[in-house]
Amino acid sequence: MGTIYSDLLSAKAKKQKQLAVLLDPDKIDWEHTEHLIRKIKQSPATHIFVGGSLLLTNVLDQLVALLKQQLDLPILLFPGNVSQITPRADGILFLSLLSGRNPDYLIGQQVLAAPILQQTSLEIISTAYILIESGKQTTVSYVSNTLPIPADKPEIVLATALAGTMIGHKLVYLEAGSGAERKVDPETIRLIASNIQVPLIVGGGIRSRSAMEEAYEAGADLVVIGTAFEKDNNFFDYKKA
Ligand code: 1GP
Repeated sequence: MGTIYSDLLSAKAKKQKQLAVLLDPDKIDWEHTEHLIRKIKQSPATHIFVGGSLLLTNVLDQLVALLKQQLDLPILLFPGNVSQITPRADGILFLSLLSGRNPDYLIGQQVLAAPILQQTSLEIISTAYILIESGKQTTVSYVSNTLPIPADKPEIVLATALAGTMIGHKLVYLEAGSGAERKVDPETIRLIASNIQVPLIVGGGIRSRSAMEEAYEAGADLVVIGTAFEKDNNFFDYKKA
């Protein structure tokens, strides 16, 4: 078992909540990377996720190299597709979009990625990725050409998460979508957390400290913050108080 995953398991066992800052390579302000790195260092982040639904720029390698050089946190790829792989990261969330019925995001991209990943030493962490409806259509729903699970159908989310763990996925990720209007309902988080043994990741539309705490209290083991930190690099400053 890889180090990143075994650390996630031991953090879960000790009820130590984890926090990932999601960086989208397309949205990095290259004039101010020193500031970005300083703010990440000052934050409670335990992991860095790198990725996005699109990759319009050619800076993934450069960004991951910078993060590896400057930060002492595990850098995990969170790829929107097979083009978002670099051997410079520490690991990859090997996602299957189980909420959707598009074979390309269930197995197609993974087949294309596997021979590339075999040539790297990236830690590969198989992840049941579950998109939940959250207001207006999200980029991930549009780009993946899949429907999210209706937010008022937690039983479908649960059945999907259970299927994911039975298939053998090592993480479950409940995703509202980046910049979502509505985050994942804490009751849905609670239901899933109480029925699975693997670590539970929750992200999408979490824009406040209280929303983070709510997700943790409901049973999220790791919360992902993307847009809120991207829009305001001081988002985590409460930690200094
Ligand atoms: C998206 O879960 C992540 O994949 C983070 O979402 O950008 O809304 O924080 P936000």
